Amino acid sequence: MDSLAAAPGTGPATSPLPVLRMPRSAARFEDLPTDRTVVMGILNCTPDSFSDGGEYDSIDTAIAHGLRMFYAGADIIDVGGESTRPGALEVDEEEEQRRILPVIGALAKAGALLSVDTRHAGTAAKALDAGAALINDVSGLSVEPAMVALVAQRKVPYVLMHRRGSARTMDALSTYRDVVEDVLAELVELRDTFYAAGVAPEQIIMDPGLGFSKDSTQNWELLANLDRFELLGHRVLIGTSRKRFLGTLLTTAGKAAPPKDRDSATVATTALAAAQGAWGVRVHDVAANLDAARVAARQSKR
Ligand code: PMM
Repeated sequence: MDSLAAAPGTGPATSPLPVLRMPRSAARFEDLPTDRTVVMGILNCTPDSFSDGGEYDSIDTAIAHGLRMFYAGADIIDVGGESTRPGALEVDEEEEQRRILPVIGALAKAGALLSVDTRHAGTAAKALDAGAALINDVSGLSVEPAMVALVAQRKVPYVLMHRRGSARTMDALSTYRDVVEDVLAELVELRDTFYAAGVAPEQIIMDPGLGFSKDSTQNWELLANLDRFELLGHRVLIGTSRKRFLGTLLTTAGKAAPPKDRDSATVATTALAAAQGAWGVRVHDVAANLDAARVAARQSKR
């Protein structure tokens, strides 16, 4: 007899079923590691994102890439169906859902913890139903009232990211008196809208929104002052991965480094953010950034 099968009438088998894989990602938000910065892998199911647009725009290639990140150790996989790059065209909700819901369903089944990167409450609700555990909303100051109600009702973690304007208008809205003070104040005001609707403080994950209505200098200033955001008492998430300000920094012979040549610099920013106590980083290259988070955990007083 197969030693893994129970003999008839003898109750449960003494040996457990074989474990084909041991998920490294926690399936529940509550089980995420707390001894290091959490790594959120980026899965853009879009034809037009700035660094990986078009690479994962079929459902199969998106699921395969999600699984690759999962096996590389991603704690969370952030699935989005609308590009947020400056000037990007808006996608209607039906198309957004067509792109992401099957991907979320398949990756949830594989045991991954998923967030949905969306500005739309309707899409967020369906993504939660399909297996997503948290909402990552880049709409910033123009959040949909229905999103506030959804977060209150479903009691899920919610990434509240700072952005002024839309993908089309945000680049022209980067005038600040003091970028750290102003972003903090605007995030707090927005957060209070969520509180007023009954959202609990521990649901809120704050993100200063690097590259969203901020120029390079402002991004660096925010990155250097993450501790100010930590003081608000919420988890802090940061997204630097392959962003334009890194390309500008790495300019060679007058040419900014292309997105795919920005991964090493991204890893360096992860180490810096993690050492400042960031709860999470949103990245393309999961394995390298996970290493950086582990290194930083040995240095910081988390
Ligand atoms: N950046 C992008 C998209 N979503 N979400 C959060 N919370 N923070 C970010 O900084 C952020 C985001 C744009 O980058 P991509 O096009 O590489 O996804």
